[in-house]
Amino acid sequence: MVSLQLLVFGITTLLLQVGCGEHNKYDEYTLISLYPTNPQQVEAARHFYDPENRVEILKSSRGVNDSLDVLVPPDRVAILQKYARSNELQFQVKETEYGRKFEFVERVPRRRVLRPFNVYDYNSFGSIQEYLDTVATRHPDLVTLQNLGSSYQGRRMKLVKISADPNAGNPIIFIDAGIHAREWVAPAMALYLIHRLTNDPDARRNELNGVDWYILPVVNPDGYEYTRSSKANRLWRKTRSKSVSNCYGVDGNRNYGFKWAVSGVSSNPCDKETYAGPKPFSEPETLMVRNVMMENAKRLKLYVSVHSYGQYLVYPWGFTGDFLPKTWKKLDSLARSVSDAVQRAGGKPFKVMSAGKWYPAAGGSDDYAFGAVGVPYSYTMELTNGYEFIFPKDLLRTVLPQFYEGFKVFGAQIRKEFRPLEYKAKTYTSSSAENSSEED
Ligand code: 0X9
Ligand code: ZN
Repeated sequence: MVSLQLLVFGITTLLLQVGCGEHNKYDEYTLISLYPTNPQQVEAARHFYDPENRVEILKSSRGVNDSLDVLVPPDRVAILQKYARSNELQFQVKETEYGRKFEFVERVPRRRVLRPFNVYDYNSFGSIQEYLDTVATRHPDLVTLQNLGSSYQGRRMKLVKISADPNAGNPIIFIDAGIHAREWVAPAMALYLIHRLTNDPDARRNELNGVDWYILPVVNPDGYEYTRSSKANRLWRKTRSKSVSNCYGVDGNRNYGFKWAVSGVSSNPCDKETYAGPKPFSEPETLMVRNVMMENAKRLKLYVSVHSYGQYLVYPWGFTGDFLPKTWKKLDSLARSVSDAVQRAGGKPFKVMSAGKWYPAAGGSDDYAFGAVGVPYSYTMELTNGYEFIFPKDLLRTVLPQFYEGFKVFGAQIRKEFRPLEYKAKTYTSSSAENSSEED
């Protein structure tokens, strides 16, 4: 009897796990890369679209020798091949049965007491929230949580403010991640940053010396949880708001109110990728990020929106590739120093350019921070290369510390350029920063 109960329990638990026996449409999809080798082919790669809207674009091409990656249902492969041939685009089948490599996600979280939070894993929004509470309780001298409000579906969003001296008027670095639901490595990076900034004694001496860090690790929690709910939903990108046409979601990174919808957007709410929304800031999630920026506009000196994939570090303008902001050389040179640091730590370098030169797309948070809020350094950081959105969790332990080295460079530059004068004087004359206590 006992063993029968155990068996029933075991089977029920198994059925509650994502992927068990569930049909996943992506299992039959093929990942295909198209490589343009001259400007004409770049144009052809740029203008590719599927009239049936069933081929999913994973990454656009930024130019010669940069691939357009698409995920193709079985009955569309021939059409794609035909398009490639007629435009003389090199065509490479990267992976058949693409969906079979999707991660296994636990639906029923084991109790936290049994398993502490692991920063080298892809965690549920619920355990991320619990982790943030734990960090704030453990480091009351460093961390405060600000409630920002709720997502469309009612998930509470908390901004993590890390500051060694909240009254010093330090410059602020604001980092957000996860506006795009499927880009799981981005929230993982933001959480790792929180972990290092609060636990690493070197961070108190350096990164937190004269600079405050504000981090919003999951901007789109509804979308994030949706991608975790089943393998068929793993590649969802947008928010989960419902439109009048009964389709779901807005591309949060087309929804910001600066040059809204002038390029690289869709006006169709049923478009799976780049629907800009009915109006700027139609989404509660982007509105919350805007509020954080506006409330801190004076002290906000660097904004980084973390995404994936492709290992790019891009700066404004994103809405156009026709011209650059006046200060582009500063933006470009800091990005290159960040990339060098990541490379020195054993990581791959970033491709550095303006976002609009990669591909013009308006309504991004980077342009809003730079153009509307006046943040002098603003970037979109696309992490990892080689695994598209399914970055293996076993590799997080290797890459997150490498990227952290890049964030240290960001911190150093903001300190050098913007730390308040009286603070500079104080640290020159006393060793208070060196005496800060170490925790954990
Ligand atoms: O298209 C985007 O929103 C970003 N790439 S992603 O593959 N993660 O979707 C790039 C955004 C760059 N910035 C702007 N175009 N403003
Ligand atoms: Zn993204």
